Amino acid sequence: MPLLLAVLASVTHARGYDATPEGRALIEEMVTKYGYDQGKVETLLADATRIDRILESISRPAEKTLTWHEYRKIFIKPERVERGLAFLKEHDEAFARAESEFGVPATVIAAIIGVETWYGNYTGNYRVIDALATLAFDYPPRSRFFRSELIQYLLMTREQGFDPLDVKGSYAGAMGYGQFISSSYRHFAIDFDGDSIADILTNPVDAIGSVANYFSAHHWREGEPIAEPMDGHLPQDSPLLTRELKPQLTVTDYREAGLSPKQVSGEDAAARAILLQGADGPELWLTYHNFFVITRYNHSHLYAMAVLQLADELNKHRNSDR
Ligand SMILES: [Ca+2]
Repeated sequence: MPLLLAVLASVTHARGYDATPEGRALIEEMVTKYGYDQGKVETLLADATRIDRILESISRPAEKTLTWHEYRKIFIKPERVERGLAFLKEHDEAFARAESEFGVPATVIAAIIGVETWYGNYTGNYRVIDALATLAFDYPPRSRFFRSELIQYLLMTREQGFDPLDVKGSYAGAMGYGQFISSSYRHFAIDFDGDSIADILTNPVDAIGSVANYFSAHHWREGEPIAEPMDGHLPQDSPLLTRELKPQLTVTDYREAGLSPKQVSGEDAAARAILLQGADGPELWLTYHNFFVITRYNHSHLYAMAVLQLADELNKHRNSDR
């Protein structure tokens, strides 16, 4: 072979993740630990492509912290409510079944899918194999996590019979209507329409069941309140404004401080007060166990509040339609 061609061939070869030491180690693990065919994993990793845009997205400095007022404007929009009502109607049977099997309100499930992907309209355009390989092998700060997700992804696609080179998702490898990462997919995605495939990528019925199952597995309590606005006032530095997402205090603690929660009856119910910067100034809310459960989906109280308020809007309009 002429020298130039030989050099080109070796460069091309060296670019595949199948040829890197980290890639070789992963191939070996898939073969010895999970019984994968070596040639098959090699082909997959050879095809996986490093995407520089993904590295830019993940290492971009955290966006400026949004106030509740700014955050709310993004998610609580008439179009998102309207589309959500249509989504609820279209999949009425699946929502009713999810509510009765898992005890999670249809409007909360719909709000999650609405906030995550506009009801399945924007589920991500990166090949998941590219996203996870790029982050596992070329992003040292989180390589352990993404390497593990890459393994979970290969296992998940084998279990569900998906082509690992086909599935698309976010730059961080989140997939489908509810944006599950691979490990969540394996743990919480379910088949909800009876065809034996848990397909939250293209099947809204499976997605609805899977989001409900996720909440149920994270101890959603049926019929309990999520959060309610409070009339009173707490100073910014009040010890009653606890930092952890998980409630550290009880309703009694807040009553003693002069707040009057109406949605809870049990005095020892766990609660956490939060102060939000609303359009018309500070808003004080008392949040409960189920609000914390929503933060298990995305570790942010603004996220949970957006889901709650979108669900409330859906409830309001849904009831007026009936
Ligand atoms: Ca299915």
